[in-house]
Amino acid sequence: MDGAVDAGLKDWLKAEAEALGFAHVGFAGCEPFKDGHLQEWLEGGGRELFPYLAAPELLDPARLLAGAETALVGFFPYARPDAVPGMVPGSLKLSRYVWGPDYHMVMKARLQRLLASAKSHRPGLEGRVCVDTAPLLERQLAVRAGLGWQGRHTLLIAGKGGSWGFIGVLLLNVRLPLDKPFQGHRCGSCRACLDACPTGALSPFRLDPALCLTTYNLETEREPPGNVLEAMRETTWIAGCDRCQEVCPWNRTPLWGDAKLWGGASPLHTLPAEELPRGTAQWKKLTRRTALRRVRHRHWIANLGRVLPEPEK
Ligand code: B12
Ligand code: SF4
Ligand code: SF4
Repeated sequence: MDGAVDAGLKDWLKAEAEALGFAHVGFAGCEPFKDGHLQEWLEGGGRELFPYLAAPELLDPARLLAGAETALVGFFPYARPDAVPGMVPGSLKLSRYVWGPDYHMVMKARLQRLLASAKSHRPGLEGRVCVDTAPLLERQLAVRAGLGWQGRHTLLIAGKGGSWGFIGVLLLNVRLPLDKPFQGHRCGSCRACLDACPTGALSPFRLDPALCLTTYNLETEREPPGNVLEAMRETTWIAGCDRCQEVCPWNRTPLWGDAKLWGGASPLHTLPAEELPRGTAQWKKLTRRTALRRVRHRHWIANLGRVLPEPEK
């Protein structure tokens, strides 16, 4: 594939990606990122907790696809009006992004379909789909593609589209016209997310992964430090945490995800904690094809023990 600029392919890809549910789509170059504060993040706990996110791989998107030139970056909204964690008195809080079908599956399938279709039009085109799990700085790539900025909570805010959206990336071995990177930020003097975080994991534009609730209730089975454990119990976040996004003014009028795609609330979101099913088979049934299936049953049970008050003796 030569590196010729191809506006026709770009416009076609953008229109197709939008038709597949991506509310914002931009195109970024795949040149390596500058180190910035990455080392600091790795040494501050990132390396130990997420060993697959190692430098220098993380800094170079082209390591994921030979000859990668352009990244299509899409923002896939997932908020929906009926998904309000803790909306039923006595229920536990599961973050919005685990309420529906597993976004990895949904977005990967759609981007794979787009890639297959693009390849059939352009012999020689190669690509790679990345959604969350690849060692890729997806939010930085989204900023480079002009989709928005990383807020003080570190998440991508897609302007008026807010931050309730996943990022999906399609790396391509062809040079397409690039979008203008987003410059600066639009957080102003706001500090709402920093003040609302129950564990103090946030400082401006920086997250301490060793303190974020999500690290312990979803990503790792390690025992949380005392203050995180206390915060889990007080806030009842049992899977993920949305607090820093709930208070963000950019999320006041969110982009709603496709209602048909997300289905209804499951008993995990609505039952009082004491009535939640405990058995492995029920857990598997309730989490089938959802992002929660990535959490082991024994981790879920451990989380329940952490969140529920000690029984009175
Ligand atoms: C590891 C990971 C986590 C970890 C660590 C998060 C983190 N901020 O690093 C944990 C488990 C805590 C986590 C939590 C969540 N995650 Co997560 N996570 C990832 C993952 C896999 C990698 C993130 C990463 O690259 N971290 C590495 C560090 C280096 O990135 P960084 O924070 O941008 O670091 C920069 C800044 O901190 C800054 N910096 C560092 N130090 C300093 C110091 C100063 C002074 C300054 C100015 C700056 C600065 O420089 C660093 C390098 O550029 C991505 C998917 C992907 N492959 O990108 C999803 C991803 C970021 N997660 C996502 C989501 C949805 C979440 C949660 C909302 C889930 C939930 N509801 O519970 C929470 C939100 C927590 C939060 N406020 O960020 C989405 C975010 C979508 C969006 N709109 O941005 C992603 C993109 C997945 C996806 N494909 O959609 N996540
Ligand atoms: S997800 Fe929760 S614990 Fe993690 S930084 Fe945001 S508010 Fe803090
Ligand atoms: S809550 Fe305020 S500081 Fe935090 S990301 Fe949103 S606008 Fe920025």
